[in-house]
Amino acid sequence: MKTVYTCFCTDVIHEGHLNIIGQALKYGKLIVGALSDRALIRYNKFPTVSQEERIALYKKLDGVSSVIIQDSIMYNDVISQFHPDYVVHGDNWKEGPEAAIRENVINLLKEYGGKLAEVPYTYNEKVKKIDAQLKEKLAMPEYRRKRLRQLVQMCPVVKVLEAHSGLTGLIAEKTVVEENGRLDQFDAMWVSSLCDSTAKGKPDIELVDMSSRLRTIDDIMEVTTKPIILDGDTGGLAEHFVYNVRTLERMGVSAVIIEDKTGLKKNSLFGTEVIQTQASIEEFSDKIAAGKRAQLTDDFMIIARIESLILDKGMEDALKRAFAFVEAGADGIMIHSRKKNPSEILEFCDKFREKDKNTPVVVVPTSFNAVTENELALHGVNIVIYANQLTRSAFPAMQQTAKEILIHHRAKEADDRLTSIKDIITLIDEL
Ligand code: SPV
Ligand code: MG
Repeated sequence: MKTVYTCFCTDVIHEGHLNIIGQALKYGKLIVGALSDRALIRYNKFPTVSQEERIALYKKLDGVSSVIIQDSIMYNDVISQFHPDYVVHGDNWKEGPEAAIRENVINLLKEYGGKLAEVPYTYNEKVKKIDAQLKEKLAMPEYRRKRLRQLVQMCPVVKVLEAHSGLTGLIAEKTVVEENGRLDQFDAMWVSSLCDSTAKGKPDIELVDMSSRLRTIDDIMEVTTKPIILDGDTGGLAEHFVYNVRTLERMGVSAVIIEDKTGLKKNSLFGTEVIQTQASIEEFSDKIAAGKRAQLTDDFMIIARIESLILDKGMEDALKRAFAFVEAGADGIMIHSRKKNPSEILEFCDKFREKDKNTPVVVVPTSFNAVTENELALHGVNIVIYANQLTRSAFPAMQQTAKEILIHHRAKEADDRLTSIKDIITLIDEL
């Protein structure tokens, strides 16, 4: 009897999947692959049920002879293991990033004469609704909120992109690249105080108030599902911070990062060019502890950001603060630097990890931008935030367009290098 293989990456079985099974059984004995959690998250199908539950779900289906784990979006391992006579897949993978997976399967099958059977994708109102419900589920506060902690457990390094509007949120949500036979994308979003303020034409000095920051978060949440880390500046007064923790939790934000500064906060990248005061260890520890006491779920994270290296207070001060803030209840440590060279960041991470193997470490490689995610991960970094690159790429492009229109007294010259409205519209989901 011939063997047939199909891979599922769904938490819910609908008539489209049953149709694939029906078609597959015409060719022979059916093995179903369950895409692993690790592979699913790179494919932006973040699981809402466990890997074991998905396997059990597929095993129960009529006609399925066995279920195996497929641990990569590409089929190399499973195909070399089973050499199935047929691979069956819906025909909806011919375009976009998924085309790379199709190509991969075709090439692997060619090596030994296996065949690909493509089944017309079932796209009716019912299936559409189930797809939308699955996506919507991920956007719900209780799923979105816990996803950052899940990612830290599942990924060698969690990659975070800045977002300050619905549109930039969509870029963080939907940008996928195919590189060396694997798909990649961002895991989460950073609502930066710098970029949120800049988008409003305001300085980054805690002038844009929390109501406005929450409005930005809500705009992003409306159109995305990925988890959100808020740049909470200094956290304000501890008496106010506790209320904000509750609000953020309820909205489904995953984490707030607060920095150990006091008084008028200025952006860290100014370093010692401007007057900035660090909060005392006691004062800042009290704020963290108050926030942790106010928190109602186990999901939310309060991450303490240490400004000692920014303010030239030295490595020992940075480490002393890190251990004290973890002691006070911080769920993670962000260490910041404005040096071009990552050595002080790496030294901090190595020394911190000598004593603390588990507390997540966050870095923002804006100045030390030559270091790779992998190198950072090797020194114990868990979360890497690309904090302002989207804003910095859009700003000069918009300024140039404005100048060109002024110079030419028409838009034609600028238009030739602009994205079409159609390309922007395809990013935006319609109901
Ligand atoms: C931000 O993005 O607002 C940050 C990171 O706080 S930095 O600008 O590097 O201080
Ligand atoms: Mg900031």
